[in-house]
Amino acid sequence: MKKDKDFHLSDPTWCAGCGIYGIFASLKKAAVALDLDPEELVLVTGIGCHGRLNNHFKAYGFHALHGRALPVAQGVKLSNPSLPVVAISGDGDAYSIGLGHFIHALRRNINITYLVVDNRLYALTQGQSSPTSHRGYVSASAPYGTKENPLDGPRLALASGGTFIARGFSGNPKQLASLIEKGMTHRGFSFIEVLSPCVTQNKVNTIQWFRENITQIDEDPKYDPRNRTQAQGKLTHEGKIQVGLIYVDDKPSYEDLVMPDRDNPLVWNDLNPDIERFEKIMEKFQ
Ligand SMILES: Cc1ncc(C[n+]2csc(CCOP(=O)(O)OP(=O)(O)O)c2C)c(N)n1
Ligand code: SF4
Repeated sequence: MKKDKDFHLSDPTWCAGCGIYGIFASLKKAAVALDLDPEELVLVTGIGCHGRLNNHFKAYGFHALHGRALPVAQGVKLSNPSLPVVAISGDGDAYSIGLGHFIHALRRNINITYLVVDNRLYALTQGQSSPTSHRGYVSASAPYGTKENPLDGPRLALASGGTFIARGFSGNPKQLASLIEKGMTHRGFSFIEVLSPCVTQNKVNTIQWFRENITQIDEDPKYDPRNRTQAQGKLTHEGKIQVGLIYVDDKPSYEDLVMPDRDNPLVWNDLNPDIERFEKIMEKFQ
C-alpha cells in the first residue's frame, strides 16, 4: 500500500496559508486510497497558482495553456483510457477562458475528474476579478467594485448535464479527499469545485469567511444526491454555499459510446507513418 509521501515530489511554494496546500494533501490521500502508483496517474493543470500542483505531485503531469487543461486531459484519456486523469483549473481558467471546454466536457461525460480551485479571483496575475467574484468585490481590475453577477460552477454543471457534481473546501481535506476518491471511481465526468482561500490577494473570502458561509448539503437528512430536483433546489436557493456530494447520475461515458475497441487504444498502436503516403498528403498543401 502506498503512502502520501509516495506522491510527494517536492515541497510546494504557495504562500503560507494558501488553500491549495489542502488540495495537494487531499489529492495525495485520494491517490493512496485508490491504491494508485504515481505512473498510473496523469494530472493536467491550467495556468495560475493552481497550475503548480503538478510541479510538486509525483505523477505524470502536463502544464497546459490557460483555459486548456480540459482539451489536453480529454486527449490523454482517449489515447489511453486505462489511465486515471485529473484535470485542475482555477476559477478563471475554468469559468472564463476555458468555459466552453467545461460545458462540452460535461455534456460529453468523458471519464476524467475535474477539480476547479475557486479562490474567487485571478491569483497568479495579482488579484483581478474572476467569474466567481461577487458583485461589488473590489479588485485590481474593478477598483469601483465588480459589476457582474457571479457564476455558480455546480449550478452550471447541473444545467449542462453533469453526472457527478460536488463541492469541497480546502480547509476540510478529509472530506475533499473522499469526494475526489468518489469522483475518480465515477464512470463519466466528475466535477469537484473546491473553495480555496487566496490569503495574499483575497482579503474578503478568507478561510474564516468560507467556514461561516458554507453548509454541508447532507446535513439535510432527506437530501438525495440522485434527485435532480432536490439538487436544483439546493443550488438555486439563496443562502449558504452548499458543500458535499451534490448530484450523481449513471449515464454512459463518452468512451462507452465511441470506443468499442477499448482493448486496442491509440497508445498501443504503431503510429510510425508511412512516409510515402505522408509526403503525398503534404504535397496537397504546397
Ligand atoms: C491566453 C492567456 N491569457 C491570459 C493569461 C494570463 N493569465 C495567467 S494566469 C491567469 C488567471 C489565473 O486565475 P485562475 O485561473 O483563477 O488561477 P489562480 O491563479 O487563481 O490559481 C491569467 C489571466 C495567460 N497566461 N494566457
Ligand atoms: S497568490 Fe493566493 S492562490 Fe497564489 S499561492 Fe499565494 S495564496 Fe495561493
